[in-house]
Amino acid sequence: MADEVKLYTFGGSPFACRVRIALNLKGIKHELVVEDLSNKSADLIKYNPVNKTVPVMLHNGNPITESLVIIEYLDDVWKEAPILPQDAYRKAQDRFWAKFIDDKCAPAVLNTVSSHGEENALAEAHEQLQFLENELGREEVLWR
Ligand SMILES: N[C@@H](CCC(=O)N[C@@H](CS)C(=O)NCC(=O)O)C(=O)O
Repeated sequence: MADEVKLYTFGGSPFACRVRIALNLKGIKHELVVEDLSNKSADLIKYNPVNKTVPVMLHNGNPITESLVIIEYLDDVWKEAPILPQDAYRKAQDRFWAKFIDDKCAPAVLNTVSSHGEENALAEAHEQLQFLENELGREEVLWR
């Protein structure tokens, strides 16, 4: 039986984009269900009752939530075109930076918007993004 993959998404969601990029890199056929986050569907709430957020991926009817969890699941099930490194140490580093983006960069960038560009908010976002840029510029990261 062919795999049935459905992704509950929202146009502007960077977390859903992350999963769509992984699905496309791996060439996994999938159906998109675009949510209206101001009027969430009963299915989204049923499949992600804890956070009620997108993305949610259904694989043969089984829901998987949280973008980074979904990406690891994709690598576990579809071995071709791995997203994460095979080496345990490099994989741990990538997990660290992915969590850094979620915990530090995303809130700092959002804060620049909600504070209408307040100076401290801009400085904080700049500092976090600089950490990320330094990491991405490291030679061994670029040569993976
Ligand atoms: N940590 C979650 C974050 C998901 C998230 O915050 N999604 C937003 C869209 S960008 C959402 O669904 N927001 C609706 C809400 O919070 O009610 C992940 O990585 O999947």
